[in-house]
Amino acid sequence: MSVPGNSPDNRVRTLSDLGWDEDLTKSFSRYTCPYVAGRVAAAQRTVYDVMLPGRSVLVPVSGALQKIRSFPVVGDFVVLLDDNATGPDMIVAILPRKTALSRGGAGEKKGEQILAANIDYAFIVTDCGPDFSLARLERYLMIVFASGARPVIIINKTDLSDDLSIISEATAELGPDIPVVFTSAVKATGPALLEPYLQPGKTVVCIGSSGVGKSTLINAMAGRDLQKTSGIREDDGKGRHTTTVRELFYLPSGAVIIDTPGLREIRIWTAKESLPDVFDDILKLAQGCRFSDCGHKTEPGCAVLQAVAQSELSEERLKRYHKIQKELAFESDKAEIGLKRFEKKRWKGIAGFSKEIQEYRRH
Ligand SMILES: Nc1nc2c(ncn2[C@@H]2O[C@H](COP(=O)(O)OP(=O)(O)O)[C@@H](O)[C@H]2O)c(=O)[nH]1
Ligand SMILES: [Mg+2]
Ligand SMILES: [Zn+2]
Repeated sequence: MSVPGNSPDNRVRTLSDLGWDEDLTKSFSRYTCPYVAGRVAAAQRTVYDVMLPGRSVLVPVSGALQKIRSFPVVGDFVVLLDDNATGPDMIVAILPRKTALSRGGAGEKKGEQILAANIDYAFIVTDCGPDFSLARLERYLMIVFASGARPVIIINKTDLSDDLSIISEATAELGPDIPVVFTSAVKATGPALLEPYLQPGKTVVCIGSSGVGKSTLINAMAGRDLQKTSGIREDDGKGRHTTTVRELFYLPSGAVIIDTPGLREIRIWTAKESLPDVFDDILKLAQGCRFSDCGHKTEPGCAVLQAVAQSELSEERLKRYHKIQKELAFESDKAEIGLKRFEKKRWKGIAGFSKEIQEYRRH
């Protein structure tokens, strides 16, 4: 039996309002009645809050999807079986994702953890105080570029700072192609600057540390307290308690916005292909190095080190690049050969080393 989800948003009249496009129409064309499509507004353990034109339902995934461990995430467009009078009662398929924002999974257990799907823009939110860190921004940029979405950096809480020039100078290091917007969610000066990204049919995800003002910004963009108005269902009709806090909202501008809780750790190991996007300056300089496999550490004829010596590139940025590269090399090594074999290799390394020592002693 079907259970109503969070209170429906009456302004959502068509699937296009939710960001539906022609590719999705094509993918969905093989499903006919009794199937309908909707968008996942919140995902929680076993139930999903799915928005459909004019309504909202709280439903599980089908047994078949559970069996293959295929679970939707917020932002997914899904196919629902709707063959009874009470409304759709389960998700039977996830339609192909246009983009997927993910971070490397925890250890060897999972390949990756998808945070949100079908995103056009990712607002990477930070503040101009204690949260501000170029290293953190670069890590977020790594996962955003890998997702296929376009990043926008938002420096919030500008009302708390007297001098933003230091922050402006620092963000310039990230390159000319990444938009940086300064906002104050409480003064309503900033949200207007975000309008270019809030076009009808576009989906935006807000990511960043907890407490930087993501939810406050979303409320400002919506012109009302969305988090409060999102109802919480206490009962799923089977006597069990389920609470699903909506994360996906339809904005008055016609855009869809997704809120996320703060990430404690940004694991980047599935984002290797983002290096040229995030460290374009260093990789361009590297083309001038004498050795094509230059590590930019001590090599003679290194154009990157030369740029640092001439203060064209900051030493700190090069250090952060080395750190990310090291992490990527280590993680892909682990991913490629599998953790077990990796451990073995390490042991063999140690065994080989002690053999060497024995031989050395013998001489
Ligand atoms: N001074 C100031 N406070 C803000 C601003 N934006 C958010 N806050 C406050 O920062 C705290 C955390 O905001 P919240 O939106 O919950 O952060 P989230 O965890 O990123 O969603 C709240 O107390 C907000 O009122 C801002 O632009 N200026
Ligand atoms: Mg929040
Ligand atoms: Zn070099």
